[in-house]
Amino acid sequence: MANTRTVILGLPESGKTTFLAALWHLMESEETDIGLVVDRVEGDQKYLNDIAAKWRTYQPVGRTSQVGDTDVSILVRNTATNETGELSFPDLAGEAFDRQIEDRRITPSYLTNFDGDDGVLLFIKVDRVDEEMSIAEMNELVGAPAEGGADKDASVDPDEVEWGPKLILNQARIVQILTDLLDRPFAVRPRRLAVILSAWDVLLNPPAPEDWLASNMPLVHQFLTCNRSMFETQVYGVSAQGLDLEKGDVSKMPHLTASKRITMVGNGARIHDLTAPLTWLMTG
Ligand SMILES: Nc1nc2c(ncn2[C@@H]2O[C@H](COP(=O)(O)OP(=O)(O)OP(=O)(O)O)[C@@H](O)[C@H]2O)c(=O)[nH]1
Ligand SMILES: [Mg+2]
Repeated sequence: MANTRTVILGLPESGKTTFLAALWHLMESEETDIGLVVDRVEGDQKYLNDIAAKWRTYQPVGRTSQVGDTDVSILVRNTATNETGELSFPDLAGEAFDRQIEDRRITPSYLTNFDGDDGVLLFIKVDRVDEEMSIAEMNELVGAPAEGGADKDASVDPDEVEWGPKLILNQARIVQILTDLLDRPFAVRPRRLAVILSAWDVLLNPPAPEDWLASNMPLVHQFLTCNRSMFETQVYGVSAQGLDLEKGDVSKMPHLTASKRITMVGNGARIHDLTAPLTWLMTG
């Protein structure tokens, strides 16, 4: 496993930084059995320590756009095989992905991340599902056009918002980000893709993660099914935080060891082991 560069993708506020904070706590505290542990620490770990300290005390980690993007690098050891490797990834502000979609612009360093990457972690927050209407539902709402042509009486709503790229739905954004990887200037080759369905704790009756994706993000699911040869995909349901900090009541959280707040579901992962998708990407 040597050096493993993982690229983290995810729209704004999709749970990227919270995942890293919880991951760093898990790795450093050694409170529970996980697949990867810290072997050696190199470079400035202040960023990781800061976000993990917030995570432990139920404070939001803050928007990455406020503090700036950070390159994170952790030297790890696989507890099953004893192999060592360097796990490195950039924690980018979600706005970078908005620019990719809305302005079709990326930074040179974003592009370089995909030259030597060993896999992609894609974050999707389960409480941010597009509220889309089918054509039938839309017709019911606005009145279907009259047979044989446009309805002459239909008046245009003066407050109607003109369409712009800002209105692109989340599903379409995610599919565009993945589609971009299948063409130049990106290095085009098959990749492993771990889909992290974050804030899994907000679901009352969570289904299997892949089923959630198929029902709630059918476009993304269909895209991944059709592009199996380019994206070898695993879907995980993850609660890095354990609860919603705005609506949840921290005082009602059972007094668990911090690591036990974490839940990881799917592909045979151990229940608190956030490293499961990373181990899978690293051994690809
Ligand atoms: N309920 C719940 N909320 C979560 C979880 N993880 C993150 N959140 C919330 O989701 C929001 C965004 O989390 P971040 O980790 O900052 O997301 P991000 O993708 O780094 O966001 P940007 O840096 O702005 O791109 C915050 O309000 C978090 O509190 C989780 O496991 N459960
Ligand atoms: Mg962030």
